[in-house]
Amino acid sequence: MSFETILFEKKDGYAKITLNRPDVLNSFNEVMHMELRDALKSCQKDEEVRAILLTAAGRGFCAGQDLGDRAVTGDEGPRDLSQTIEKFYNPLVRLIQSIEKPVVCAVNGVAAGAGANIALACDIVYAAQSASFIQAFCKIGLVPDSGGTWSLPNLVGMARAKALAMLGDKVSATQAEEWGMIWKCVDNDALMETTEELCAQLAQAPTFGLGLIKRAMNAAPTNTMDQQLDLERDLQKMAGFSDDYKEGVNAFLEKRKPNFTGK
Ligand code: T3D
Repeated sequence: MSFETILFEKKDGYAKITLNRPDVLNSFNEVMHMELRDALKSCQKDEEVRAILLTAAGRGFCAGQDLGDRAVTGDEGPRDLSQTIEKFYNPLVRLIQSIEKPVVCAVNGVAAGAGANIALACDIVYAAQSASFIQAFCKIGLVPDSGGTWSLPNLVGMARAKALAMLGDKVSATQAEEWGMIWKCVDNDALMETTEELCAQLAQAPTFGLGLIKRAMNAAPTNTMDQQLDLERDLQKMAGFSDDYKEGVNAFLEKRKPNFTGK
């Protein structure tokens, strides 16, 4: 697949998607939205892809919406921003959440506005030491989108979520790790190697089971304990019928390394 605004490669059982508009800190224009969506959908369908790595080129991860496309001149009426949310940002976050394969995010630099919340929508988030997260929306009179008002309180608690959203303060990668906003902060030089090794490792894992784990975790914040117990029962039934469960148990009993096929 060849694209104008992203790079896409498949290797060692996973796909790597690199946002590639570094001059504008990889902020989103419509082409990048469409290309990222197409790349993610192809990963969703492709059985050879058992994990996805999302990262970006240059010194930033993503600065959210390309504000160059949002200049408000005297002649034009105000733009209805709900249209781009409905057409691009919401489907993107829903797609990341609905792909039943691990989506790893390697945040290589500043992640601002929708860029921050798209990173937080991924399953396992690593950030380089020099990266940061900024809920930049309030600085231009907007509301956090791309799931930020849902994921932030869930990740860091309401007190921090409200202050971050209303003040737009920069959160360093170290702080993000301490607060549980992300999984790990690593040295800048180690980010790509660490996340690529992780994705190669995930590509050997029981993908079907990992997809069910993702489904259960994503359902948890809006379920009661009772509903979650029922969901776990139903998902365990599905997992128990998988080839990988059979292989996992046999490998354990035979004291050998399992060979998971992802099915
Ligand atoms: O509109 C809708 O459809 C609704 C959806 C909205 C979703 C959103 O994401 S709204 C929030 C939009 N994003 C922002 O408000 C963030 C804007 N950017 C910044 O605040 C800063 O750039 C950063 C804090 C992210 C980084 O600061 P810094 O000092 O490291 O870099 P910089 O110098 O500001 O930016 C470097 C270049 O990238 C610069 O271009 P230049 O001067 O070198 O030619 C800058 O203009 C460009 N850039 C950065 N962010 C954006 C951008 N260009 C267009 N759009 C951007 N969002």
